[in-house]
Amino acid sequence: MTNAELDTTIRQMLNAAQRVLITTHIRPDGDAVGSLLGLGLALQEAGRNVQMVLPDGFPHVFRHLPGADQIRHDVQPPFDLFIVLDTADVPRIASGLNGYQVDLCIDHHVTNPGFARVNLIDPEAVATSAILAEHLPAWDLPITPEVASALLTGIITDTIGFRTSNMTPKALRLAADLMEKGANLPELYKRALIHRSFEAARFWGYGLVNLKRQGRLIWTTLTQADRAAAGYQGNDDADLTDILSGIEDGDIAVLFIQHADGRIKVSWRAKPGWDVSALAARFGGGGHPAAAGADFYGNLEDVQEKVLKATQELWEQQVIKSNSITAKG
Ligand SMILES: [Mn+2]
Repeated sequence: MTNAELDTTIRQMLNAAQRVLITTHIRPDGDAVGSLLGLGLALQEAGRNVQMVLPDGFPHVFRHLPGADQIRHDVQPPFDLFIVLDTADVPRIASGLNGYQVDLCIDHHVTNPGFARVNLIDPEAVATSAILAEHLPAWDLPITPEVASALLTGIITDTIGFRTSNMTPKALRLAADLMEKGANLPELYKRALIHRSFEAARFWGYGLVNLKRQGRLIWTTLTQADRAAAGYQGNDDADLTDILSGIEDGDIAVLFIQHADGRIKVSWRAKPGWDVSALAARFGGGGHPAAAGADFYGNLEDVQEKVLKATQELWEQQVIKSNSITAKG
């Protein structure tokens, strides 16, 4: 099917449906909720009955987005079209929703197998929100200021503020179009990427004061005691990995996070030229060359020793490889 034929098919599907159910992946990020609200509000504007469902709940940091108060935890049948956004595979659909046949999948993950009846998958797109910004006009759906705000939030977050290596002129043009349609870039950018709660900033503090260096490896730990002392309620790292990956004295950064259930989540971040994805996979995790993670159980010190040793070995193997490519004699 050509792109134009796919657009026609999707327009007809959306036109024929009256009651639309939309969801996105578990533990939704900014692109997930931006896509969900962007498409959901555009369909509502066009007169459809839309259910936007996130069994996991809606991330607090995006509560300022228009339509956030409409997100529900449960499906209320009936519906005649089921759309899944920004979701690479079926296991990433929440368990309350994974029994339904998916009619339409819109996504930008290169690994997406195309699990829906109709699939629009564009791995070149920086965000699923960018795919929607490009295609909504072809589906006769309006980009109101509210829709534009949701979609621009998705582009801002998946590109960490227009700075990931997959950024394109096309993505910047789509972002500019969304500004023209009423999205407030500086405000949305601050809300998505800059604003922190006091508790999150204190939690960072514990991670930063414990920062350690071992050759070109940078690492630190956030314990349950740190979380309690900071008063941080989230069960994530409050984006501390973004800070670690920016430290220029390290090629690979490792963050150890202790959770209440005894799990130790290890996150790796690597500079260009290093690939931590296979290392994470060896420990039962996964990810991308520049960003990967895995879960461990056991004593924190033992996990740290094992992970740092393996990471140091990986660094040595890859530095030899990269020297052989870049050596100037
Ligand atoms: Mn995405």
